[in-house]
Amino acid sequence: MVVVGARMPPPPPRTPASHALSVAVLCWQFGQVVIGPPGSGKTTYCVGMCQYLQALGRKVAVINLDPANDNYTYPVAADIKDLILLDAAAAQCELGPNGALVYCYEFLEANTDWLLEKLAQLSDCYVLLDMPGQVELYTHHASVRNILQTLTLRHNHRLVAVHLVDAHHCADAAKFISVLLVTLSTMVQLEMPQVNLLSKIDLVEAYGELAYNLDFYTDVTDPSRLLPYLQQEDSAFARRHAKLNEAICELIDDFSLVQFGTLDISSRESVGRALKAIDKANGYVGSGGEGPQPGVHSIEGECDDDRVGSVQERYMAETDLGELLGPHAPAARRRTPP
Ligand SMILES: Nc1nc2c(ncn2[C@@H]2O[C@H](COP(=O)(O)OP(=O)(O)OP(=O)(O)O)[C@@H](O)[C@H]2O)c(=O)[nH]1
Ligand SMILES: [Mg+2]
Repeated sequence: MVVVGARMPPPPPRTPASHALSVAVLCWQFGQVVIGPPGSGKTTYCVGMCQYLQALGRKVAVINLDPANDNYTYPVAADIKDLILLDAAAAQCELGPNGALVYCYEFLEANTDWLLEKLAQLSDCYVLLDMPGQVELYTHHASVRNILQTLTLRHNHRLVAVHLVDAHHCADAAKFISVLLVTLSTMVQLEMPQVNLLSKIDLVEAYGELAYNLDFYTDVTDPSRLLPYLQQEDSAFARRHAKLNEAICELIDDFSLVQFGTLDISSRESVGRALKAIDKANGYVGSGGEGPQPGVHSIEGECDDDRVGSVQERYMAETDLGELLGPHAPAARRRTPP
């Protein structure tokens, strides 16, 4: 039997980081990993979501994990640029911007302890991770997945991936099919809870009218209904890839994983709706966090039809909600395939 006595050597002194780490082990740290293609609104989302969470009374910290991010307006709690500089990586390794970013993430993976230490220092905060826009980091390359799995599986971080894609891609059938494929690849590759959001929903019809009602794009029940719109293009490219597009739509349908919420970062109601889905996905709901606060974070009793219908009504030019009422609805449909 080991008796703790005077002859026992004193325990090693605790550094603040290791102390914070042991505190973190006792309780979950919740947060969001904000991913998506370039320009999809990740940094703006971090600013807006940070303000919203603070209004709810949550202590929030935003961590910049995009080495190319120069003009963030949130107070940054930790910055990957303190670990590695994109320009230096590009110059020293003679890499282009994409290669240098991949190198930065391989470097971060090799130094995951740096990130763990920063998170440990913020153990009483809800964290938002502002990520880069290179989609190959989420669809193919292993570093982001390995880093996130270290945080979620080996440490007590309850993270959800928030995947933003520009809503205006809905107006182009080919682009929307590729958005579906990127989203599915990300979900399969990252293997963690993921909430997909059509960002900038206020601009959904800015580049053209949508072929179907909004619920078609959010619920993704039968993407093959987009195929007639591709054939309509009558280009050699569309003809050559007709079978490929058909196969991609079938694949998306078979997995039945991809769905989207909507986001207008300037709308408190829209951010609240997104947060509700995110809180469910990372288990914040039921973890003893704050209860619903009227007017701020309670969009209770709202069914999906109300959710999509009100967004469509607000942001799309004409409103025909016939499709929301089901296939037997008497209302004439404006949006029908060619
Ligand atoms: N209308 C509208 N514009 C938005 C919204 N969210 C972001 N934007 C704009 O979209 C542009 C790109 O936003 P960023 O936040 O820089 O996008 P990002 O994904 O961080 O970009 P990268 O880091 O370069 O990949 C900015 O001009 C934002 O003001 C939104 O909900 N509505
Ligand atoms: Mg950004």
